[in-house]
Amino acid sequence: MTVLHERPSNPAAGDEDRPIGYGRIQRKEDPRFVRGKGNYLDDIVLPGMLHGAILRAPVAHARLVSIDTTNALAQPKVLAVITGKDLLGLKLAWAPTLSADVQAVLVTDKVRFQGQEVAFVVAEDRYAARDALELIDVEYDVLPPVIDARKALDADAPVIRDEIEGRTDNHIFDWEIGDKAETEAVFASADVVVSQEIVYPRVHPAPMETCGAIADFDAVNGKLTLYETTQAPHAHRTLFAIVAGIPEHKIRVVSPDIGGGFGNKVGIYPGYILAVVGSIVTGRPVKWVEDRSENLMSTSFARDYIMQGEIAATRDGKILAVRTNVLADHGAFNATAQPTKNPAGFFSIFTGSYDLKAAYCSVTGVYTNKAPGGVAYACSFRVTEAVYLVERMVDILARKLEMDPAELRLKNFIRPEQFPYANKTGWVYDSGNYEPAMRLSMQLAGYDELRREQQEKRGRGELMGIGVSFFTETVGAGPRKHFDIVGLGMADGAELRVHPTGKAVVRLSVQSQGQGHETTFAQIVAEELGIPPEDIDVVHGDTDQTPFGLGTYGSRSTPVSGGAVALVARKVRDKARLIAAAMLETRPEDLEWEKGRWFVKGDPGAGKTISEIAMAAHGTLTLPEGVDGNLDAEVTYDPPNLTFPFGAYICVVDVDPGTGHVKVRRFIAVDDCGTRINPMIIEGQVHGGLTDGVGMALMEIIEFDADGNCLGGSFMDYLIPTAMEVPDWETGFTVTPSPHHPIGAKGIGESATVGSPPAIVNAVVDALAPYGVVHMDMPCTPARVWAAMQGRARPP
Ligand code: MCN
Ligand code: CUM
Repeated sequence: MTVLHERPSNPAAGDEDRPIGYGRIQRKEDPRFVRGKGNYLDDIVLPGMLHGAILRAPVAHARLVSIDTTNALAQPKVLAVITGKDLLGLKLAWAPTLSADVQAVLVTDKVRFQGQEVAFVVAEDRYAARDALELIDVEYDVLPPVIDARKALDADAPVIRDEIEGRTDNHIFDWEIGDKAETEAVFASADVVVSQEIVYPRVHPAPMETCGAIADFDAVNGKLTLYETTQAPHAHRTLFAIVAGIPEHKIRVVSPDIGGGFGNKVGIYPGYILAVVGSIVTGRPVKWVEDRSENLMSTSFARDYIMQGEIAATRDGKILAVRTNVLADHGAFNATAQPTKNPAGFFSIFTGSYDLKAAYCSVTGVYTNKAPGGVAYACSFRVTEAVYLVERMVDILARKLEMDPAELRLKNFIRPEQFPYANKTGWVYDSGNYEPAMRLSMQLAGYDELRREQQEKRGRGELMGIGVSFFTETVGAGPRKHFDIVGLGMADGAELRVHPTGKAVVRLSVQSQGQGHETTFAQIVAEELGIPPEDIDVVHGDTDQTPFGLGTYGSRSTPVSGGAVALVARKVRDKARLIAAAMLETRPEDLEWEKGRWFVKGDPGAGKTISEIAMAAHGTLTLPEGVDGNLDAEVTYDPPNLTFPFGAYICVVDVDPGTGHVKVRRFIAVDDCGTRINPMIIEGQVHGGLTDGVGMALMEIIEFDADGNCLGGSFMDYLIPTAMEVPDWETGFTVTPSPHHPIGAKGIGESATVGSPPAIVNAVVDALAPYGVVHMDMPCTPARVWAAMQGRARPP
């Protein structure tokens, strides 16, 4: 069922007080954040703590000839200088990546990207550590780099990974999905075929807080405590146990308050491992925190997909098939974070929101002399690239057919009765009702009126563009049988304890980076148990205190841990029923549940609240057989499928014909994430994601010059949007619950980042239609827009 709402918060009569969905429950974590009482990694100071700094390579590709650390070591405050050679002795020079490759922790043989880690200094303070970097003498033998992914497979391309025996090229993988022959047949018989090369450039998540770690190795007890900016503490602990050989029960990973992750904090970076080595070597805690340039130049980038898109349709606008061939630039090591069996992430959802006859894609991954990582940045594992591809292609088709792009989409949507919908690349979309969302966004935008205004303005030579996009995401990995990260299945745990006085604590295996989990997970328990959200504490981010699970990314917290929390609360409720029956001297079957209490059917006066039951559970009451003396429970939830949120976005831009400057005048976003837990937090997630979209569509890019110098290594060059560049967002929503999720909720954390770039670029291209522009690549900077107006692909 789809419920339409025009306003983000529109309580139905009587629902205002419900813990989820309607009331505007304030974020529980905000009092500490707004008063400066957050506890971020750099706030943590341990007794005797030392500081580490990393020497980084100034060039992109070079053989390491020699390193002389004598002068650095002679500095009075320097305790250790660690090089690749030292790590070779410890068997830690190379660490496994999340993609079955290895990555150098410190360079031993060859530098493979600018900014790569070459040596690690440990000193009494951060300044001494940084100063000592300049005293390390390194001799490099510079090699020609591979920068353009299109040339990475050329016969004469330098081989980047020549440490792997027998390797003679820069090829990483080929992967394909869909029915190639069937797709070819559909294309061959189609009335209309359009094709376009579409580049999703390299961008960076650039969270407000950069990455860092504090390692505290206790040599006496053999226990390693590792404070880390991580989105996945449990997975990191297991990987550290495997890589460093420290027994897993002797490792505690703590992810404190995190100042934004956006995917940047999923992987394990050399700096984290170096902090551990530094602590083992010196016997003292070692803190390492990177600066902004280190973050932009060496940690997980996103995208870098060169996509050949093709779409086949009938003359009257029935879309038949989509086909694409992708060249994926993975940088110097294949360290992308994604479920292991999915080398191109969830890109295979490029079939979009349309009912197709056939689809096929092939992806080739290559090494280049650039920073490794990949996938990060609110991407739902490459759904960003997939949605951009199909939504640009649909617009290009609309232009070719001279159809309105909104009408073309409406004509091709998967229909509500087709759900659950099996697409042509193996996904089963759980639920959807696309047309009402599209119509609502058009209504909120005043679409027809906007088109009239555009016509009028074109007559006067003014450039106004209207861009539409419609997306379906696939978020919430597991189930564990299909999705794992290096063998760890993607399920999540939850533990709930109700104390004798009826206050509760719920422990999660996911970790918030700003998404408000301390609020929303308390709301889920409140909804299920009737305990007020303020009486429920949410514990996360500490492997010693929380159940195993795979962490927060791919907007999986609500779909997976949200399910776990609902189920653990129900388990407590079922147990409470048994105890209430004993208290009321009746049979459990004779009890009915209502707003936090069990009462006798037909006798509402005879009942027990959860707090009364909790006290009795811990008291002297003789408990029924098999019932432990507490009101606690735990579960591990393995979701049966992913969830498929969707949305309809409309963007209005004005382009200055004199300068090529693009102004986003309006942006209308209608999202459907199923059952909504906290409307205010959802709105915040959407606002943030839309802002990301403006950044990527108009400003952000990590480029490299021919020598491999990173041109986006500071905020002077890597432009991110501020309040000045974004409009007042106009949001609306529909509600189409997930049929398999315990409370019907789908993820929302990445929807707007996924859905907004195509809407903005479609709007820019629409504005430039009078110049015959059919496509332009992001970011639509003034120089690029100007070049497009002159009929050129790039600025001179
Ligand atoms: N929510 C809700 N109702 C729903 C769905 C979600 O109220 N139907 C709430 C959730 O309870 C949660 C928030 O919205 O508080 C986001 O939930 P979800 O979509 O499950 O996403 P995650 O919590 O798993 O967060 C991860 C997602 C990702 S992958 C990136 S990238 C991103 C994003 O979240 N990084 C963020 N949003 C971010 N927001 C902030 N402030 N900081 C980041 O680093
Ligand atoms: Cu891919 S960015 Mo989020 O999934 O952490």
